[in-house]
Amino acid sequence: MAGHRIIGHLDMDAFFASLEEKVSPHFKGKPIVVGCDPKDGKGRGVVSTANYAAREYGIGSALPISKAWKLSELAISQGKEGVIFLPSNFPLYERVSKEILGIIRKYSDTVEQGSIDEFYFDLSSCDSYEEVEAVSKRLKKEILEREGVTCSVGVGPNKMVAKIAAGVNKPNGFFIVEDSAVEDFLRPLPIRKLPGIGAKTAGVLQSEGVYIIEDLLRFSLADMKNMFKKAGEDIYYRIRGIDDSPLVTERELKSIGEQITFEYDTSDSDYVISMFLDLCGNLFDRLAKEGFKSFSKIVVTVRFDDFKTASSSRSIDEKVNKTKSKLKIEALKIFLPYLDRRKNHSLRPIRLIGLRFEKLS
Ligand code: TTP
Ligand code: MG
Repeated sequence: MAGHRIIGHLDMDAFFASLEEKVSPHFKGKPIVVGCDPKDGKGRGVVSTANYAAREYGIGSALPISKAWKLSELAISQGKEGVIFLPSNFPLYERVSKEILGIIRKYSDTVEQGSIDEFYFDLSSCDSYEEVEAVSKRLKKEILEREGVTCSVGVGPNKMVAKIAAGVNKPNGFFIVEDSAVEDFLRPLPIRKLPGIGAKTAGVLQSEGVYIIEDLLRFSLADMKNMFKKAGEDIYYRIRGIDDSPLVTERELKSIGEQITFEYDTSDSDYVISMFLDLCGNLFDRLAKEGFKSFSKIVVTVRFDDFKTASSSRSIDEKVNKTKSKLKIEALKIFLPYLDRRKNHSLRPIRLIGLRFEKLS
């Protein structure tokens, strides 16, 4: 199959929740949600992920945790099992993620980590789709045996098709889209399935009567450019299965961040500043624990009571991040304008603060 690229995409099933289920076997088969503390329905913040049993109740990533709590109470009132709510345990997820990367590297010499639970890998050296299938199934089996959790694998001629294919038979799925089948595979998909079409683009398109990729095929390259500029051009090629983007190897987790949603939206500067400094201290400690020596960018995020979200970043000197106190001062300089009119014109109360260190080394 010389000349053709064959790309695999592997995505772990209900990743955080599956790992929690695996480390606590007595949770097996029960609905599990990983995320913020629901506090008997008064909790703020969101669901990170739900296992497939909890998804039956309508719970999924990014749902407010208070809604997840209500759905669990509803299930209990119907005689079903209540949801087990768990906090996240990132060191565990990151360790397993690294181990999975190591396993995939035994099956492919070119692997790109896309996120904590998804990976692209090159299978172009396989002689046939039968071989691609055999390799993928051995890989899935080894991950299950060594890590005790399942994943889904998709295969296609490029990254985009492989990623969509991985979602086709989730969980524990496997799906190949052969070169000749790409257009038929893409045509009936809802436009939102296409990476690069977010809520906003989809809204514009739907108002034009475009719901599936087939509807989009009638627009010329010029139409697409007119509507969405460069992004439109990308979409034009992608829906025709054309995506040459290469695998970016050795990309590791190059940033760490945390955020806090307050119990109540607040304008109490003393409180907000002390929480911000805690966040900063925690992150500094995590940096050392995860073996990073320095970083060169700080990003601060603030969400106000009306959910409007702003962020600012600053590049910082290598020397600054050697001590916690110097670092806190730098981070505060970025943060303080959100507490007065410089970056908070109508002095809105604050709902959430977040801090991220980027460009770790
Ligand atoms: P996903 O792969 O999107 O979700 P998943 O692995 O839980 O479930 P699926 O079987 O559908 O792949 O994300 C991987 C992990 O990233 C997920 O387990 C938790 C985390 N995550 C969040 O914390 N918040 C989010 O909004 C999403 C989408 C994921
Ligand atoms: Mg996943």
